[in-house]
Amino acid sequence: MWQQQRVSVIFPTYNERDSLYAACRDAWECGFVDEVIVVDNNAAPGSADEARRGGARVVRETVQGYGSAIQRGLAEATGDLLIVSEPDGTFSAHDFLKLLSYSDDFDVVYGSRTVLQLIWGGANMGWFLRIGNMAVAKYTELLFNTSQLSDVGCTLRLLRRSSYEQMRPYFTVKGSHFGPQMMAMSFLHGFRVIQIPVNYRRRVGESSVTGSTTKAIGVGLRMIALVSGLRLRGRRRVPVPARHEWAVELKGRSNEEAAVSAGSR
Ligand SMILES: Nc1nc2c(ncn2[C@@H]2O[C@H](COP(=O)(O)OP(=O)(O)O)[C@@H](O)[C@H]2O)c(=O)[nH]1
Ligand SMILES: [Mg+2]
Repeated sequence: MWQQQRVSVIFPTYNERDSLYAACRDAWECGFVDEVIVVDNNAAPGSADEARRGGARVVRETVQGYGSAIQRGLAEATGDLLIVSEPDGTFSAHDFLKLLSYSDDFDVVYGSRTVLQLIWGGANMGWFLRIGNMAVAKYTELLFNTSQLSDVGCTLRLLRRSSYEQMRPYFTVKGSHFGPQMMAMSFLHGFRVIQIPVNYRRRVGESSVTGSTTKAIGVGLRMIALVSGLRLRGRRRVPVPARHEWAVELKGRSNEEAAVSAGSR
């Protein structure tokens, strides 16, 4: 619990069997976590057992992809504050505390892995990846005229449940460029958003997204195309939820909030 709010941690997993148990234990040991959810995205054999051994609830998502795994985890979580992380040893629950303390004043708190002093030896954040991330982040910041950004690919982030529920119908990206879709949506919704430095450590095992430069460039270009398109279209032409979902969504909020949201669709 954090300030009377339940805290959920979501770990998508694909190829992290050897670090899953430690990541789950680390999350519990931070002392504020009420629920750990591991999303088994057709993960390496034995991963689900390791997650359960670490005290996590395991859910299966068969649609392959970083985005679809995280969306499934968010949908399963029951907490008021939702922390998304990775169980590959790169992130530390020590930084959950930073996210939680900023959540007192912000709706969405993003981590940034590009602050030199917090990049550990052996972490997969060489100059090319770092400058690339920072460049796409600055481009996004200018496009949306928002708070300072220095990273677009950091999984570690916190969402208030209310912000998540409002953005949820707009999440469509199943693949590795889901992170910036959430970022753009949080700006388009006018949430209070901040990005803070987090530790970034050496990964246990091989990275399957940004491990190769060619793949990283591909993901970066998709991210640029995605945020540019969202800036041009705003929220108007992104898929709108079915009417009955709207009704449920609007019912839970004050009339004023609902009117603002409905008017802007
Ligand atoms: N590559 C990949 N990662 C996935 C998939 N589904 C979930 N993930 C998760 O996405 C996260 C990022 O993957 P990772 O290989 O660590 O890439 P990196 O963080 O860019 O080095 C990990 O927590 C994976 O478990 C998938 O289908 N492919
Ligand atoms: Mg990783």
